[in-house]
Amino acid sequence: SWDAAFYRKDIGAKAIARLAIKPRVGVIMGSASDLSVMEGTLNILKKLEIPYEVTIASAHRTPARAEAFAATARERGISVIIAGAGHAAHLAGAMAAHTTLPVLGVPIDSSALMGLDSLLSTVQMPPGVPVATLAVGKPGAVNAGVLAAQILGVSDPEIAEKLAQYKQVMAAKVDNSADDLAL
Ligand code: RP5
Repeated sequence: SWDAAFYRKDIGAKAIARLAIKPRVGVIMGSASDLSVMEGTLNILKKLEIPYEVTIASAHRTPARAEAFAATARERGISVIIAGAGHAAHLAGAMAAHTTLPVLGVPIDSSALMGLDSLLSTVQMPPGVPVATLAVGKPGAVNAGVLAAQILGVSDPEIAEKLAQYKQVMAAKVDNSADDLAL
């Protein structure tokens, strides 16, 4: 079985995926140095109480491990894969090559080109092998978590309700900031 770190609300983020409950989202990143950005994804999944697994594997440095993550994701119960990578970012594309699950790509701004390289490598997939590509960096990581929840929310009313609450809180913050504006 896959030994990705696993989050479930009642056991925290450090437990290992050998438990009865299955993760719904698989999060993978190319390097430990991507974690500061990809925490945006993990935090939103925690907030929405969606069980996920998370690991590090590289399309270039550990291609077999990356392939195995994607190829066995469906049998692990995963519905959506989120892949974050920087530089010539092929990780999300490599995921999409090995699964028919939806793959969300987060281009990470870790190189001298500040993520433009990652954006183009992630978004420019050939016809037939899509990667739904989010914004560069932390905002994209947050949105990958929200979009994964929205995909799950199509058939899961509890997740849809949590999303509705999340969006209400977001709207209230904007309204409050407008009220606080002193002109
Ligand atoms: C990509 O290039 C990774 O996703 C990461 O953004 C970068 C490599 O980072 P280091 O492991 O060199 O810090 O493969």
